[in-house]
Amino acid sequence: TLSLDKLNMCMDGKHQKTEPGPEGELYKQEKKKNCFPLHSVLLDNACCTTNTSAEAHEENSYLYNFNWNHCGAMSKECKKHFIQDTCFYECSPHLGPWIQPVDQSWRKERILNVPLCNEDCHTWWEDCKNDITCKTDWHKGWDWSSGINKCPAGSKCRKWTDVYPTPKSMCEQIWSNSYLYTTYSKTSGLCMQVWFNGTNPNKKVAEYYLNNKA
Ligand code: FOL
Repeated sequence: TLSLDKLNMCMDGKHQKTEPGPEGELYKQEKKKNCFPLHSVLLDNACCTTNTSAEAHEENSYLYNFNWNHCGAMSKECKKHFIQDTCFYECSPHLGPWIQPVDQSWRKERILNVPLCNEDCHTWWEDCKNDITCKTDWHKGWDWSSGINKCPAGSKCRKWTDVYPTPKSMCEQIWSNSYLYTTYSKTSGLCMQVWFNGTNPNKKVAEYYLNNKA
């Protein structure tokens, strides 16, 4: 019960709620600011507040003051995956099996090696592969002197495909191994889905990994 319930808990991050719960107000927002579809069970049981859900769609949002456009404007095809990743990271109540303590100023817990469905990783990389970035690990090493992240001195803006030659390299490295690349498809029940319609498919996946822990 409470936070001991690994199937239904929130990480002790920067913005997550203490416990998952309903965010009925999410229903009332304009469609484009919704993190998840109207009938998603996530709205009944989310780790994000309504404000966080809306903020996930903003440029340089107060969540992390993170600037997606650090090497010029990020394409909107690419950006939508980062928005959805933010929604997944902030809102998912079924990340328990992958929550780990971490010694960082801005959060006490992180997710590590969440098995990501193959399609979600591949479409993310495909939609970003013509974009540009200067860093492999987006968690560390930025120049924050202006308040938003800029490319650090000595780094260069390079083609996405030079920084991340493969979908796997991007999905695993961009958030310092939050995700584990898998070859599992969304129908397998063996991987977590960042993109989904209708009922949240991830609870069963979390259940599976909890019961089959190495
Ligand atoms: N999405 C997923 N899937 N996993 C995550 O862990 C995740 N994390 C963020 C957003 N989406 C995520 C948060 N992003 C800094 C940079 C990025 C960030 C949060 C904070 C930051 O302040 N970096 C400093 C180092 C801070 C420190 O480690 O003490 C830097 O040096 O750039």
